[in-house]
Amino acid sequence: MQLFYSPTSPYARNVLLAMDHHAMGEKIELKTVNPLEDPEDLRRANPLGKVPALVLDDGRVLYDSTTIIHLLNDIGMATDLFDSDHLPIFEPMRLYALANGILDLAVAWRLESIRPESEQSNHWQQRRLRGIEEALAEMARALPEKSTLQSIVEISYGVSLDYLTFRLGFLNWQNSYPVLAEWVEPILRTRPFTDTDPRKA
Ligand SMILES: N[C@@H](CCC(=O)N[C@@H](CS)C(=O)NCC(=O)O)C(=O)O
Repeated sequence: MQLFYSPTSPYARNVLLAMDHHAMGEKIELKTVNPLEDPEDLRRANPLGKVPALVLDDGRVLYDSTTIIHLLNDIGMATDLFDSDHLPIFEPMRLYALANGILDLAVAWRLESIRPESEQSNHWQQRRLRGIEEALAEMARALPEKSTLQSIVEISYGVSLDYLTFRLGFLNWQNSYPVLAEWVEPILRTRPFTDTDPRKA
């Protein structure tokens, strides 16, 4: 199998962390692409032109990141990342959607911020930042009990918070939500996180 990915894509990072959980590193070859350069092979694989996209051994392609993580849960040997014995049913999905929703807003903010200033919409940028702030407050209320990589919740919380530090550092979310900062610090020091640090790209 081959994974189209970009080392700075937080969605791809969620997949890399799921691959690590299921020890699938040997079975999936990584193909680095920059989706913003519209590479032909990526567009052929994924009509949306986005990473991550996983090419299966029989040529079929799976996207997006959530679909790929479900496949890894299906074929992997480790625990299903959406299962949780310490959270009620559907709660891991909601919290993953919350963390991924922050990514959607933050990635949209970032892409708009690198457009010519005259083309940027202050209204939409502010709206995105407001959504991020309110979702962070909910994350702080719904904090997983332990700072260990047990499920998709800890993975996606870590990826999203680190993406905010990486690309929207001016938010200084650590000052507004010290409880989140304290919780995520040991997560970001784990090997799967340091191995996939986008700053190394
Ligand atoms: N919902 C998708 C989002 C993927 C996504 O937006 N990837 C970005 C990189 S972070 C991308 O490829 N963008 C290229 C584009 O928007 O043209 C997923 O979960 O995989």
